[in-house]
Amino acid sequence: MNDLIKELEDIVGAQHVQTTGDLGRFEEDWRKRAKGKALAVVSPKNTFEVCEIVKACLRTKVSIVPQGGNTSMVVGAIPNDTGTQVLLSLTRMNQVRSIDKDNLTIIVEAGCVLQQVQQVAEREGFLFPLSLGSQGSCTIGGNLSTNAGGTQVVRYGNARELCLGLEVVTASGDVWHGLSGLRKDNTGYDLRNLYIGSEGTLGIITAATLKLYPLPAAKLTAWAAAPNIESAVKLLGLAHKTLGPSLSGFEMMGQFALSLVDKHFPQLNVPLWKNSAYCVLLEASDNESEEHARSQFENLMQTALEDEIITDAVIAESIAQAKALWLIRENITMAQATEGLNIKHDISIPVSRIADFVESTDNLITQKIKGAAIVNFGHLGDGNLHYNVQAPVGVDYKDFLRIHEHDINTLVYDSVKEFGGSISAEHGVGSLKVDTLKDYKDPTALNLMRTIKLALDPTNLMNPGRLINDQYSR
Ligand code: FAD
Ligand code: 2HG
Ligand code: ZN
Repeated sequence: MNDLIKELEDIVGAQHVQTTGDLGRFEEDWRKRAKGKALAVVSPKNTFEVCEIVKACLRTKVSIVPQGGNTSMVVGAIPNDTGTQVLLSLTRMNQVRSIDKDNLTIIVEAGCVLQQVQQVAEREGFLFPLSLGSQGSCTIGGNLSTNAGGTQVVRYGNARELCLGLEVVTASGDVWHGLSGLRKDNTGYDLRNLYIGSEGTLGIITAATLKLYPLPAAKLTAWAAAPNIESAVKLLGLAHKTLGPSLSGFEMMGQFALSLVDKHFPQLNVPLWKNSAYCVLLEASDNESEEHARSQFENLMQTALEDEIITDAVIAESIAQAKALWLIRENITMAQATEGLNIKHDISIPVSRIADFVESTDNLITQKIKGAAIVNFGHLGDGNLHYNVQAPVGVDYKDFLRIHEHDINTLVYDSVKEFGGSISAEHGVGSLKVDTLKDYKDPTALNLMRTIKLALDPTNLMNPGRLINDQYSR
């Protein structure tokens, strides 16, 4: 192994190969669910260096775990605990390569932090719409490798829809130069969409061509109180009808989720939560004018109040007020983390079946474990719930997970299956769901995935054990 370390040092420079010291931020996952041990943390500066690293690892049969901002929710980006894997950190590859204003595209390297890309786009007069609570630290490479969703999907789509091209270092150390910003190209298999969402298991994304949009003329945000989940779903239908394509955000937050924000971040002044089972955060991005957006929004709220779909609402009067409302939504994850570990379920259900799913699954959980708290919130506009379960008051969180995690997962995922949903809507599979996937995904689809993995990474060099594992062998 010393020979490999020496070779890696020759490729990237000794200061960019770390084998000792505090490697915690690379080796422990964001949720503190697992801690691994890397043979070395290697940080290349360009695509050529990534190729050389892959070739060196291939020769010595040392597997590679690509990592961006290490904000994975499913333990997908840290090494295992054997001390035999190379952790490839992409964060030094953080250059914006070019902007093409006529083509509405920007080419960025994989290690660019999402917020940095949003800011560069805005300085140039454009919108890059991908928005996540982790945007200050997650990277474009991580966003694409997980096909991240976030809070603007209802209008602009997932990371996949925002990407026109990729540059990828394959598992054999070749470069696929696929950065062309074409909106039409029917010359064969869709390699771009194969690598997007592959969680580092097929190759390393080193750069991407992303779509830009004109900045909207006006953005409005509102916060509404809904008496039950059915009403929140009804409000979504009304919002689609009234706002049409202007609807850019539709987030739902259950009362218990908001109580955690209130408990841990009281300075955020959560509105309307005490007397309503659910609150909804809506956003309209209007291409006409502030007046147009406001009249549409007021119309929507008026109808929703008259039809008793909502019980109360506030429309933000300034950008500062809108930001304050978004901050509440974005801090639910941090409030949960401050409270302690919980059992996360990032699921999607057809919107038409969400109300029945929630009612039925809430009942099953509370019957099974008295006092269990359900932290239900998420991107209702996309049919994506973060349906998390927390220990009853007074029960140690770690004990709760040890004793109940498997059974609660089975209960929730069986229910997801019954309602025609998916067990991972946006966070991916990583290590946490890899064993569960085989029970909920179509066996033919799994076989095809395994065939693709074997074809593109025959030696299992790339992030082994994540997303797809050996148990899928025929
Ligand atoms: P990492 O965590 O470093 O890696 C994620 C996966 O991608 C790993 O499998 C890794 O091996 C692989 N990978 C990383 N970079 C590359 C690369 N260049 N090439 C190949 N493989 C690579 N996710 C959502 O979808 N929507 C949300 O709203 C959302 N909100 C979040 C809020 C918070 C507070 C946090 C902590 C996380 C949230 N996430 C959300 C999850 C996470 O932020 C996203 O999945 C994000 O896209 C991961 O980016 P990253 O750079 O941190 O990737
Ligand atoms: C969000 O939407 C993230 O805030 C995190 O996807 C969800 O904390 C969670 O469960
Ligand atoms: Zn989410």
